[in-house]
Amino acid sequence: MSTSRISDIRARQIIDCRGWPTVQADVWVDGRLMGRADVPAGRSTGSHEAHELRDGDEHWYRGLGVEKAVKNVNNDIASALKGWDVTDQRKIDMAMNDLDGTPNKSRLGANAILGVSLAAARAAANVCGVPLYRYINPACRVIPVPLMNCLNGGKLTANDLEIQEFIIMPVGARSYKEALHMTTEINEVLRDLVIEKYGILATNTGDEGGFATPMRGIHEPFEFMTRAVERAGYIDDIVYAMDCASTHWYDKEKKVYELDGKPYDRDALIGLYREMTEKYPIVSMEDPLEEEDFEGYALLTKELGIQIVGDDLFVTNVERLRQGIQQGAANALLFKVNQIGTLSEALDAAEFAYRHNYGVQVSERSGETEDPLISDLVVALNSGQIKTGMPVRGERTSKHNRILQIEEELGTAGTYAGRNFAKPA
Ligand code: 2PG
Ligand code: MG
Repeated sequence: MSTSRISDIRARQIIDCRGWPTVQADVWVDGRLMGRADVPAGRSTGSHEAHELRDGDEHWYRGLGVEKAVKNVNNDIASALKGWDVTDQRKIDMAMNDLDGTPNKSRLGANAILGVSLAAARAAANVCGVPLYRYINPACRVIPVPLMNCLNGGKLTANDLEIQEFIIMPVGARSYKEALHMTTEINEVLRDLVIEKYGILATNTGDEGGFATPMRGIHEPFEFMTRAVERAGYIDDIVYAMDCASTHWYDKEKKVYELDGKPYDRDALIGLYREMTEKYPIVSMEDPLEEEDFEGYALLTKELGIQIVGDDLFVTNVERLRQGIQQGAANALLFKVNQIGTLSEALDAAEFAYRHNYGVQVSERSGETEDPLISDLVVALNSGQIKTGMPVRGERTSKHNRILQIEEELGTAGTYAGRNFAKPA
């Protein structure tokens, strides 16, 4: 007779898209069904994220190895969870947290814990004989709008752009299939424009597949994107977004933002953003201010009247989000499972956001593998929006291709979020 008891848990060190080690975990049920998941990793990380355990041995992947985290899965976590019901996700996640015993998962490693948490969810979906998105939420029906960061800067490149991601959003498409076609065409035109001005070398890409050009400041990327969108014939279908990742170009000592060689205090920066939203159809801004400035976020959210997404600000953490909601800081949560380290806690953060009328944007990390797990999550959450990079590298195409499959599986039961991306449900 088949059961849903965990019979074994195994992890190994694998490689992500940067060539950095990460954890892959397998959760076995009944010795025959298995769920497997890979753990993503950030480069422009928030300082309040859960702890990613790295070996620190400079002779093994320059200190970035994850053999300790792998050992923690194979020993501590595996012995604690064998025999447990795999469908009891929350119990499993909380047991791992208890076993870890630290507030930020620094003993076992958030990468160890998350690998098992996600693999358990996949195993449970397999036990139930349904796809992961449906296992998490049988009432899922929203196909997300992709946020395509076609020009990369910040920590994702070696160029001079402070702002990390300049993004096009195909809200006028009628399906994900059409959205992907539109953005791919625009990207081809953008490539031509970049070559015309900067030569072929400028079409090298950053960590998330967007061009890493020698552009500067904040205006030039928007000028290029607008020309590309116009020339491709989609001006009525595209709106823009940014991930400013501003914590990473904020000078804490001087208390100024350094953008294109000029210092901006908070008010001046908000003024610049306002000018940009008046000039371009920008509908969403992530991390426009540094990660501790809740008060500034509240001012800016009121002032701009568009979607303001907290990434480094909230780190998918209910407590940080609670503070934001109390102060009116931002109005959407960036959802990254590895920032908090278990599926249950990440889903709690999304739930908490929804309950307080905040949106949820599901996001990749800049370090990904070919595992498309977030594509199932974005549909399960009915979130309406996913940021997962340009479809020009395997670790990004896997996510887009998975959403195409899900769109086909849902058929007429699914709806592309389109212009309702911020509050589709
Ligand atoms: C971000 C991301 C993903 P990283 O800042 O939103 O786009 O980058 O994973 O390096 O934090
Ligand atoms: Mg970000």
